[in-house]
Amino acid sequence: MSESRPSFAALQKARLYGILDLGYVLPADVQAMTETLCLGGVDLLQLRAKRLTLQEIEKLARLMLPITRAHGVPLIINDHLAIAAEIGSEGVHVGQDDDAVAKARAVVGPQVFVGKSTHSLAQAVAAQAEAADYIGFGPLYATGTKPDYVPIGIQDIAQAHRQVTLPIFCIGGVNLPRLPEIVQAGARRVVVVSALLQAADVASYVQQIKAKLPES
Ligand code: TZP
Ligand code: MG
Repeated sequence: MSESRPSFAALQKARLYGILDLGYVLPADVQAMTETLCLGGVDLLQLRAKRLTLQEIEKLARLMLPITRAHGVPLIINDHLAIAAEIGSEGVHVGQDDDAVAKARAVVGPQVFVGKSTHSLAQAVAAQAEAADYIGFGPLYATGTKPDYVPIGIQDIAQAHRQVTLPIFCIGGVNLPRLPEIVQAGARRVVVVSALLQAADVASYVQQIKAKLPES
């Protein structure tokens, strides 16, 4: 059923998930960065803003949405179900300490996909049982974007793909030099944050990552 909805179909095909994290991008640069990431070819884009007010986040999300829509890129709101529902984003993302998937779905409705962060094989399996639409799996490596989390390494990626049929986006310290070993470990899809946002040429970095990921 879900595959008949355009944004769910885009999720199934997605290989590179970008996060526009306001820890790396000034609010004034959000539109330009959204355009650049989309032109480069991200398949999904999340808005993540840990230190902004709800009003500021909603304002930025509303600025991003016409750009992502013009490129056919689903926009995912991190943490804030009410903002996702209010602006009509294609997706929402919750962490282990956020609202449950069922609560998220109840707020955003059946047209919106719900992703969940997982930090172990057990959490990945549990997220599938909880009926998430996709999972993030990591952090694979230590990362300044999520400094309090212990990296889980790459050794469980293959097993996660055997046990979980949902789209699995490997996350945390993913960058171009590490991509071969991450793909070799079984990853098919990745999330990249700081390496993308801090690249000298963001669009080119997007293209280079996509070129190194397996075809969907
Ligand atoms: N969840 C697990 S690791 C992470 C999140 C949001 C941050 C990934 O950022 P980066 O900069 O690509 O390591
Ligand atoms: Mg969260």
